[in-house]
Amino acid sequence: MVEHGYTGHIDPTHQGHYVSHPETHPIHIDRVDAHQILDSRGYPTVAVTMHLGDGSTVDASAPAGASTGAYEAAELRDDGPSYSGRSVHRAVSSVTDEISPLLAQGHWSSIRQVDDAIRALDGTDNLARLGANATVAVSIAATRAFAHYAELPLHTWIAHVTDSVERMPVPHFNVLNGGAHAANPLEFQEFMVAPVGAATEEAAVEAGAEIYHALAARVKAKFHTAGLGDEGGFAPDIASPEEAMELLITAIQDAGYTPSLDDVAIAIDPAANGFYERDGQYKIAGTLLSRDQLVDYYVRLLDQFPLRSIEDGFAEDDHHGWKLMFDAVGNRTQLVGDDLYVTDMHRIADGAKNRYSNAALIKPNQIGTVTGTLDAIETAKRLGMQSMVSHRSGETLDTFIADLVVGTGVGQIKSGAPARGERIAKYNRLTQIEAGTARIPYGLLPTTARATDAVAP
Ligand code: 2PG
Ligand code: MG
Repeated sequence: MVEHGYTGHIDPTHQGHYVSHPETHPIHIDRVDAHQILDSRGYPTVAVTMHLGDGSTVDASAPAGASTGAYEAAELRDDGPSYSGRSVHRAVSSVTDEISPLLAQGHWSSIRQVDDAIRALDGTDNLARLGANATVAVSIAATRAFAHYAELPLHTWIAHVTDSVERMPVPHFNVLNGGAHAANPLEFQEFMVAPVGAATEEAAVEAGAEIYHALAARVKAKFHTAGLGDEGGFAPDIASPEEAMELLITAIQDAGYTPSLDDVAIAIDPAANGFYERDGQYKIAGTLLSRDQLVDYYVRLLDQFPLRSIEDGFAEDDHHGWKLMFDAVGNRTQLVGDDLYVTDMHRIADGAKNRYSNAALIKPNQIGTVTGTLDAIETAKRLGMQSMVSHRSGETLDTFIADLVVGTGVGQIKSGAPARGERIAKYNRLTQIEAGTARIPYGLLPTTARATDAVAP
C-alpha cells in the first residue's frame, strides 16, 4: 500500500508551505530519453521516455496552448527558422543533458522530491531555463513511474497520495469553437455541453457524441460547412454568443436530451483576454462594453440559457471586473479562473481571498510539474473552490489528465469535442477506467462550497 503522503496545508496569506511525507515505494530512474514530436495542430512538442531500474519504461508528452496566460510557466522553444521558431530541440536537450543525469542519480521517494529537484536545477521562478514543456513531460512520466512501482493504476495512486476519493468527472465537450481557436468572427472561445444528469461516464460520453452529431447536421444545413476549430468543435460563421447557444439548445434537443441545469447544461469559456480592449472595456460583436455592461450581458445569458459555468469571463489582469462579476453571480453559477490563476496555488489562494471566482481551471503545463498541479487542486479544495481539469488546444495522445481528474475526485473535466484522436483519447481513458472499476461514482461534487464561504484569511 502506498501511504497517504499528500497531507499539505495552506496558509492563505501565502506564508505557509506544504508538508509532504514520502510515499512508500521509491522509484529508480536509469535515464530519460526525449524527442520532438508534433502536437494536434502540427506544432512541435516534447515527448519523453523514462527508463526505470526494473527494466520497464514509462512515456509522457507535453501539451501546449494557443490562448496562453501571461503568468504561465514558460515553454522553451528554439526561436530559429524551423517551424517558425516553434521547434523544441532546446527543451529536448534540457531533458537529455540536464534532467536525465540529475534523475539518474539514484532512488526517488516522492514526486515532490523529483519535482523540487527539477525546479532547483532550473533555478528560475517560471521554469524558463529548462522549459515547462520539458519539465511537465518528465514530471508526468515520473508520476507514472511511482504508480508502476506501487503496482497501482495511475488514478488510484493519485487518489492515495492526495488523500482523495476517486470520482468520474462530468465531461465538458467543447462543440462550438471561436476566439483564438477558430477563424470565425465569434469572440467567445468555447461553447461546451455538460451531461450533468448522466448516470455514468459512458452515458455522458454517449450524450456528448450524439449532441455533437446532431450539431453537425444543423451546422451543415445552416452554414454549409463542417469546418472545425483547434479542439474539434465546429467553427461556423457565427457572430454572436446568443446564436451559438441557440444552436446548442437545438442540437441537445435533436439528440433527445433536455437542455437544463439537471440534464445537459451549457458551459462557456469566453477567454476574455482575447476581446479585452483597454481601460476595462471589452469588444463583443463589434460593440464596446464597459465592465458593468459585460456583467449585465453575462447575467442576461444566465437568465436565458441553462449555463452552469463561465470561465475567464474577464481578462487575467482585470481584477476589478472579476470582483464585479463574482458579486453579481458568484452565488448562482460557477466562475472559473484559467488565465487568471494559471494553476498556481498562490494565485488561487489570492483569488479566494479577494473573491475573484469560485473555481479554478487546472492545466499541468501551466505550472510545469505534477506537484504544482496537485498543490493547486489541494489549495482550491481547502479554500472552498471547485476545480476543473483541462486539456490544451495543442494536445497529444497522452491521457494523464483523465487519471488526474479521477484520482483527485474534482468531478469536472474539459477535453474538447468528442471527436479527433487527441481529444477522445482522454474520454476513452475515462470510460476505460470506469469499466475497470465500475464502482467510482460519477458526477459533480456538491456545490456547497463557494468562494463566498471560503476560509477568510
Ligand atoms: C483554454 C484552453 C483549453 P488553450 O483557454 O481553456 O481549452 O485553450 O490551450 O489554447 O489555452
Ligand atoms: Mg480557458
